Amino acid sequence: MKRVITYGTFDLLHYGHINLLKRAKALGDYLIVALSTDEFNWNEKHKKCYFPYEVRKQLLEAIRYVDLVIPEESWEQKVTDAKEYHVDTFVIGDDWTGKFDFLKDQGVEVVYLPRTPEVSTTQIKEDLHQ
Ligand code: C2G
Repeated sequence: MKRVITYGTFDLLHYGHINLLKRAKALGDYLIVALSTDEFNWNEKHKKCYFPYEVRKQLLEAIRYVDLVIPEESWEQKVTDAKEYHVDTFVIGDDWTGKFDFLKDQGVEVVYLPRTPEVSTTQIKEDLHQ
């Protein structure tokens, strides 16, 4: 059982997120998504979510590629999550390339996947605002 983990906000869920989750799941047998809490988003990423955590969690749990959703409350938890959930592979979009290589030190494979270029939550919000 190869266990994969990824992290993110996943607000205004779109096909770029789905593409990422699909490819992440294809790297193993079990996919854990650590979903940024509203507090983490605001305090650490200065992002105000349209949907609150519980709604974003429900949406992710409805995706066939996702096996478990846990809260992301800090940048540092990746180290303990990897141990606690016996993670083999960490996956995230290539906008984060290099940022989480430290996980290799604890035997976790680190994979940065190409983002889906033309879609983003920010762009959706801007387009809707016009
Ligand atoms: N993503 C993608 N293509 C897009 C948009 C997003 O592949 N067009 C990927 C991102 O690279 C990320 C995941 O989808 O791997 C979730 O994206 P966000 O919700 O924007 O996550 P982010 O704010 O980057 O949070 O500790 C890590 C952070 O929590 C990552």
